Amino acid sequence: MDFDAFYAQVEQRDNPNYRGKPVSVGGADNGRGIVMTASYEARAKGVETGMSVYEAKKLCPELISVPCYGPKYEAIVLNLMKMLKEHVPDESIEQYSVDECFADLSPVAKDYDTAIQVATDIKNHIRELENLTVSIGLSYNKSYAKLASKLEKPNGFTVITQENKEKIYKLPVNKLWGIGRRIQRRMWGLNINSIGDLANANPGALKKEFGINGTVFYKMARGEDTSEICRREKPEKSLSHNHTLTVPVYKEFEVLEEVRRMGEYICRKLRARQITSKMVSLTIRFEDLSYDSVKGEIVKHTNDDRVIYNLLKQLLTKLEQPSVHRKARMFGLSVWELRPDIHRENLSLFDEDLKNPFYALDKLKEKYGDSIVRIGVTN
Ligand code: DCP
Ligand code: MG
Ligand code: MG
Repeated sequence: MDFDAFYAQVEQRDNPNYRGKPVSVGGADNGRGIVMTASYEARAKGVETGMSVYEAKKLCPELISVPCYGPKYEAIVLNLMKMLKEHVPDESIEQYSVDECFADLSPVAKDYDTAIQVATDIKNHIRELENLTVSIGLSYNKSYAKLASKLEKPNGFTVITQENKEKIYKLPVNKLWGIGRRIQRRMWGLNINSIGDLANANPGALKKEFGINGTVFYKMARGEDTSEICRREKPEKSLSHNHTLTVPVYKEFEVLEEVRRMGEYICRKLRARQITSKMVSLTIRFEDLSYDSVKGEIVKHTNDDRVIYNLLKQLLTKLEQPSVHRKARMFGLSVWELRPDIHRENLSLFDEDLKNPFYALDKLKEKYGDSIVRIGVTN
């Protein structure tokens, strides 16, 4: 499963003026920066990931270029992963990239009809929950499923069974997972153009040309990929989050705002895992790529936005300060010494701390977006 034009789709969802229009995410509207992704309307005009916004605007003058805000997209994926667990067991889910995941449906579906129903439910659920579209590829092995997810984008749903795999066979060989430009060229040398050519090639010749990978490519092409869902084995020892700014900052209030946002985001990540942390490190990277880093200890384990923000404010004063000549380009935040959040549910009667209902607030954010509610702080 893969989101369609992920960042761009989110921005179109959140700003009705962008809907149905060519939108790109990444860089600023002044033409600087790189297109990280583009809406399908912009793609129709030739705008592609990786080109400069300047180049993109030449192809499509009416392009709306919006900056990227990572935490927003990450929060959506976090929600999605949680929601998926309502449909498939936890251990059957693999997040593969920012906007892609695999789910092994075999524990909940014994035949294609049931699998199609489950996948359709998931697709509809994402629509209800986030008002976003994904494209789904459903198949009997991972590499075919991944490929299938791209075939009918956007809002696609493609099923590849043992019976209709000629849909896959007619695709160019570089569509296969792990086959890039260079390998594709060497495949051409062997007269292999399509995935079908590869599936019907001589396995000995492939092994001679590519070594053990030759056998892997051959099996993948034939739908004989037997790899399973990869699970994160160990519980995490730390969590971190970096944010690179489209527009570097140096004014104190801007820096505080950025740091506060990062703190809120990491706290939300902690709460999503129902854990707390005791150690924090803050990194600042400047426009000249130099950086400075500082760590600090929290009095007691927490995932409270305000406690982390207060510590971050102190830590900031220990760092090299940005200035108009040397602006801050990126902030990084890590937390470690993690442990379960035992006080999550029971608000102790004799606890002196004021407890904010963070878990309830997170639910609001999940439903209405990050900016629906924020805890007030004094700077
Ligand atoms: N991304 C990025 N830099 C890249 C490629 C992608 O920052 N070089 C980001 C922006 C994308 C997101 O990752 O929105 C997901 O990447 P995809 O390759 O899945 O592309 P999209 O979801 O944008 O489009 P598609 O509909 O083709 O999946
Ligand atoms: Mg995508
Ligand atoms: Mg993707």
